[in-house]
Amino acid sequence: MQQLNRNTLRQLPSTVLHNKTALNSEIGIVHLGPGAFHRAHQAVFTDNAMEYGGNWCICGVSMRSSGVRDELASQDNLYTLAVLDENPSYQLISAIKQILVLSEQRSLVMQQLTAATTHIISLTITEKGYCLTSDGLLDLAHPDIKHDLANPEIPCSAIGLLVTALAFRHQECTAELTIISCDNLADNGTKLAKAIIAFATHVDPVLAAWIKQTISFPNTMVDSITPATNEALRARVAQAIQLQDNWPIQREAFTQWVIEDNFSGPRPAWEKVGVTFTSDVSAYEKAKLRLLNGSHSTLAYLGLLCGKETVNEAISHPTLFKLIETLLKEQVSLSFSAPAEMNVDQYIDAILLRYNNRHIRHLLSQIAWDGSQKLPFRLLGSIQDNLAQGQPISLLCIGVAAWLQFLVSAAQTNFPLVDPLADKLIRCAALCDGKSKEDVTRLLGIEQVFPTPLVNNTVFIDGICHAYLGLSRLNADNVTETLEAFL
Ligand code: CS2
Repeated sequence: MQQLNRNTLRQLPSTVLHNKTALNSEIGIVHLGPGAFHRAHQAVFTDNAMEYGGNWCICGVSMRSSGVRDELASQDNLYTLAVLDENPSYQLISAIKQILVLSEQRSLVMQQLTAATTHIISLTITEKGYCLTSDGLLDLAHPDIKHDLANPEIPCSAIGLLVTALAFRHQECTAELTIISCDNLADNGTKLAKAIIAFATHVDPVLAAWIKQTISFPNTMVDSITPATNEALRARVAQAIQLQDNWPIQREAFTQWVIEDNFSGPRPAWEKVGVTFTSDVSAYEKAKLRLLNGSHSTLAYLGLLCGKETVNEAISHPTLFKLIETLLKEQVSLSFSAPAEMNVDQYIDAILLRYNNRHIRHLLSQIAWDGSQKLPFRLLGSIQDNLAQGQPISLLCIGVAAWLQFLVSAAQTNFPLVDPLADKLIRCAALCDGKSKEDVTRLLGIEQVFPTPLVNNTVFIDGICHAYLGLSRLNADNVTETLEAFL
């Protein structure tokens, strides 16, 4: 089978959607972290928006790994988006024009970041890429930040890289710039701005003041379930497009992007292709992070303890479904004020239907990655807010306790934990037997994850102990009895 690239494009079957405008447009966006989520989400909105004009092609920058660049090189950075739902559809995306790897192509990366034609820098670097403390501020003790403050000309963190690029733009280039965080952090733009300004203050306070005044960091909410690419997807896409695509991407049909209307300079016509612009994103962000991501993580850790492999398998178990639905409707939804136009019950029902999508295999083990970085935004914030308002937290504690049990089981089985704090977590979990209150005290002592006021709260401690001890018995054969006891 022939390889997908610019020369073979004309052989694409007419059933494959393709906006050709992007093929002849120039780069206007640099994106840090061109992984699956970016390629299924922002790149698709941008590809569609280029129909309305503008040079908004994307230069993707991987911080370390060369996989995406190398796989997409032979296909001119073109790739297929498979939208897998009741009626699957395929779209050829040509918005990505170039992919660079920072560790190998530093000067090219810098050229793109500082080009006068670059008006937007966007990021999907995951929670850990921001190098924040549990208070949401730049962690000056983080090894990458220490490295970058000592070696500003060869930064390895996104924060250090952006400050170096901004220093150059400050001196040389007056073009306006907006920096857009597209990661699942509450107040992602505000946190990014604070981290960058904190770093810049150490380098040059004048630069920090210029950044504060000149650069916009809109908050955003991003949503679309995007499981990792697997061989089944490659085969399916080859059949649909009749060409070989080394790295197609899959996602569900649902896709949402809400951006704070706060830009310095031009942007693509995203509003014409379904992006919502609003003056206040925080209500959307909280609703999504707490309802979707909070229940996703809970389902991931609980599902794995129950011997399930995918989201669809887990949510198909009636007791897991009931627990997640009750968690969302009776506890998470009390923790925040929803956007005025959102009907929370309908939003929850839609999430449960999305989990039920049998056309995608979304591995629970993928969602289980980086728990130490995700839980604070997904579950601990809801717990803190419910505690402050005297609202229930028992089911919220189950997600946290399931993570603790998952860590203990990982330590006992030598399971390779994917988490930036893996060593510390495994060391701590290895001292636990999974059955005692002492475990809870020990695990909640991980101060990078659990804020002090929370671990001093007896309602929280009691809730976690109750859930942790209850879950110690959980296995694939007793899911209903064990979990019914919590309902
Ligand atoms: C998931 C998210 O992997 C995870 O942790 O919870 O990637 C989730 O699928 C997206 O945020 C959905 O928008």
